[in-house]
Amino acid sequence: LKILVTGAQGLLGSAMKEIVQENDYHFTDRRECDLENLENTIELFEKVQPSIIIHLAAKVGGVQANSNFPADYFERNMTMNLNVFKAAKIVKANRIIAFASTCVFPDSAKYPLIAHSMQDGPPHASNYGYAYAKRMLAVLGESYRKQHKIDFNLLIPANMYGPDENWRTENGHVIPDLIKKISKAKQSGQNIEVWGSGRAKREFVFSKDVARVTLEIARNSNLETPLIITNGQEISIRELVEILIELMNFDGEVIWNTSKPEGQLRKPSSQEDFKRLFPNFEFTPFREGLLKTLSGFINQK
Ligand code: GFB
Repeated sequence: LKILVTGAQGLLGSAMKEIVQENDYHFTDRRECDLENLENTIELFEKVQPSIIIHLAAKVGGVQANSNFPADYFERNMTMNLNVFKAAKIVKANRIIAFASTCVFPDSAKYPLIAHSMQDGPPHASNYGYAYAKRMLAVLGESYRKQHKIDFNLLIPANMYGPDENWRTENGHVIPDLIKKISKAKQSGQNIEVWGSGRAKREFVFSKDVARVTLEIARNSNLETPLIITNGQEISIRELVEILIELMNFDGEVIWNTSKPEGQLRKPSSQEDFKRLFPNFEFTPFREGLLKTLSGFINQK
């Protein structure tokens, strides 16, 4: 039983690599295969012959990057996803486990978000390209499940963070962006600029927690419906800034720049399905996750 994991260099891929003991896992990343190139993708799948594909590779970014480049986010994610499914069909894979995120849900959904409301309305404008590519991933999965008998599990984490962020990217997600801003401001004695009013709220899930859930699902449970993965704890960006300032001993000023994009005000999601499947799962406490993320930043490769 060979399991192919794409996106192995990413936030979640790196977390999975650290906890996988089994030797039937093949971790791949863009150094080995350009998933935007169909021939490369088929070549890799024919070499590995996976029966399960855990498809983590995606073009991701924070609210600013998503607002600026909707075409890139839609096109590059669509291309990768189509190639992965075509190659999976060629090698007759049994199952594909793929990922969306709670930012792909309708902007005006009922709260807390539940998995099957994902297509019930347009996503927040800032996520247009990424959200529709991820929604089309769900359509790809369901249609392949029906026609080509390839099982499909869609996992939908809330905002993920962790030590294996791509620390070099401009306009990443809020936690790595703020850690870099505070670190720079500490050295230069300047203030930090935070986007928005601070009122926006997010649920932050630690990458290693999502990795543990993913491996459990790959091993034991072929999900019938998409599964939201969240610790159900909303925190405001203002609270996040306060915790990071404390953990990083920053004593400068915080400037709130409300002309910068704030994205959705909040996107609380339901833990109901998750708790039914994983009644005893312990999520990493937020401060502990942040401390591990900080050491990832300090020791970045
Ligand atoms: O992490 P973030 O970019 O993603 O922004 P989203 C979260 C919140 O943090 C927003 C605020 O309200 C931002 O305005 N924020 C404050 C900052 N300062 C900063 C900063 O310096 N950098 C960033 N990036 N944010 C993402 C989607 O939306 O959700 C992705 O864009 C992805 O596609 C992810 O799906 C889960 O939560 O707003």
